[in-house]
Amino acid sequence: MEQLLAQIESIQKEIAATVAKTTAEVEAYRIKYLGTKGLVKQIMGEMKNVPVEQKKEFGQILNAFKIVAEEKLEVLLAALGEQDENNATIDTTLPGDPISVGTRHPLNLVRNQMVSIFKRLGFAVAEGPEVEDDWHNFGAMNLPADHPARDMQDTFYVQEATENNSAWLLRTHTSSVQARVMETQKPPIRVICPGRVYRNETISARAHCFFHQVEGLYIDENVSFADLKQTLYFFVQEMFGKEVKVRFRPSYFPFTEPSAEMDISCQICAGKGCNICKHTGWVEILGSGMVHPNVLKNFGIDPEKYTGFAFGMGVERITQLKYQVNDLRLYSQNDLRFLQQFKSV
Ligand code: 2NM
Repeated sequence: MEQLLAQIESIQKEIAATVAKTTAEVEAYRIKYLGTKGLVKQIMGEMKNVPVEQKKEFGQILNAFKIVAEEKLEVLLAALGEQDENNATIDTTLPGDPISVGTRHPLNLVRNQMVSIFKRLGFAVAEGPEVEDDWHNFGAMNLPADHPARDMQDTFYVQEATENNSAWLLRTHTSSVQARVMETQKPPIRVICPGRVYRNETISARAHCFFHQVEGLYIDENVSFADLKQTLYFFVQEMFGKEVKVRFRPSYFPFTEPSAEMDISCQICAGKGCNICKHTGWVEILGSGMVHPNVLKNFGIDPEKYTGFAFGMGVERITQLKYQVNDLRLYSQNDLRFLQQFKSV
């Protein structure tokens, strides 16, 4: 008995002094003391040699001994949790590793700016599918069947027209989204449609097979060309600053009549003359006009009661003027040296 008690005491001292820094060391502790052939089990086995009248007292001592061994294991395991995979203790007071965030794409930055300016004028934002049918992209927009834009040379067809089905194509402008708005909403309508569009172009510094547009549409009673001009003038002043000059030139689009293109004073050379403005001091940034009565009629909107203006511009061009990006290919090459320049914008 005396001998057994002394043995328990000595093992308990050993347990108290045990340090285990790694998972392997903790496991070694568990096996040595609490395993099936461990010291706790061995001592428990001595129970059979204890005289009957001492069994109760000794049982209590053994139980306490077992609990001490088990609690130590808990403590060792808990301490492991505060270590990293190299078994180094974690200093929770150190500053954290900064989470590195990406940068917004310049086209998205500019698109967001454009959208927020028009939102302030009360325009809603509409989006639609990139794969369109012939009606929403061309037919509804008053493009005659033989219009060159419908040619395979210019438009990517997903599926050619058959006897019973219209053609499927990649939208060539976001006017198709405005068609869907006019289809489902009644005037007054005031929307802008940002999105990617596709045209069958050979890729170069100045052309790409996809690019991004923001198109606008405003239909109500008494909407005039003066409203169109003032809206677009407000837009460029917000986008490029109050110093910007504008000029309108007559133009032609099948979906608007009359139509006009708008130029702004060159933002690169301030009108002095450079490559971007081809030494004219002016750069074209958008097409616009009063919505053609045929387009309104296509959606059951009475052209005698309602008038509207529409415009379309390229996000790439606006971005070029704001950030002097002179090669369209940079926008889609994902070169971090280019993209990271827009970090704090
Ligand atoms: C442009 C130029 C002029 C335009 C017209 C319409 C709609 F839906 F009202 F017919 N949407 N967008 C439009 C007008 C687009 O892009 C250069």
